[in-house]
Amino acid sequence: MSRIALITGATSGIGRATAIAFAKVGINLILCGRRQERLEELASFLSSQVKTTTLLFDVSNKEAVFSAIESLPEPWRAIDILVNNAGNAHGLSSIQEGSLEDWDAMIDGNVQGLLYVSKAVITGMVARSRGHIINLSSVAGKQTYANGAVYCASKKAVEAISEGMRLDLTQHGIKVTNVAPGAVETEFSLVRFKGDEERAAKVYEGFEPLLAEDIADAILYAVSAPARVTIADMTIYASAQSAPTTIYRK
Ligand code: 8X3
Repeated sequence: MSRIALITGATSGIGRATAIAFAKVGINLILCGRRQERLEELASFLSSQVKTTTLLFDVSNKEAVFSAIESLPEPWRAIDILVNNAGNAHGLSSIQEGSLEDWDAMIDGNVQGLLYVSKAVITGMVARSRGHIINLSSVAGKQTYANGAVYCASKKAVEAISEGMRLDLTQHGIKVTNVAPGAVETEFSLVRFKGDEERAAKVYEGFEPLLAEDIADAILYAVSAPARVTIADMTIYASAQSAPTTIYRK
């Protein structure tokens, strides 16, 4: 079988766009997410191009992560590419007003979840002496902004984990790419603002935000580079954006 990628959060946004981009170049797909119907719809949509399989689990559920990934039959177990895409922002509040539930959801999903999935996949990559891990960080991991302390902290953790992974895994033939997108118009703001469509739409008003496909293109570039090349870090802003909260709107 040609290369196999496992993508978390594959049902929407950057995860879904990455799955579509990978399918175009013949990378077989293990699509992971929490929404069964969407997973199956995507798997069947892409199955004319590549082999697909789905795994239904929440990255923050440790047991579910390990039992899902360990349940993969051969030849799916030989994962070449892991895209740690699952993650979200919950709320945009000052540290004195932030909700503990939101904080737990961000630390559990963006940090613990990424670690659990990585642990479940890295063992096999080390044994095979090859692999490529793509971690979805954010410009929020480069620069903290007001009302975003915990989200930014979760993404700074991703930045540190990417660096640590690269230090530990390079000797095992495993590449690590950290991708930090700016404003991408996906369900991101809708989730952050708990379904408030008006507030979510305002985030992308007056400028052209990035598309999920733009980030997928960058990820595809990283996994298509020659064996001698590691794309270590990519920070990707919308053209109208120069810092996480500095956006030139018309
Ligand atoms: C998403 C980008 O700037 O809203 O991670 O934090 S930002």
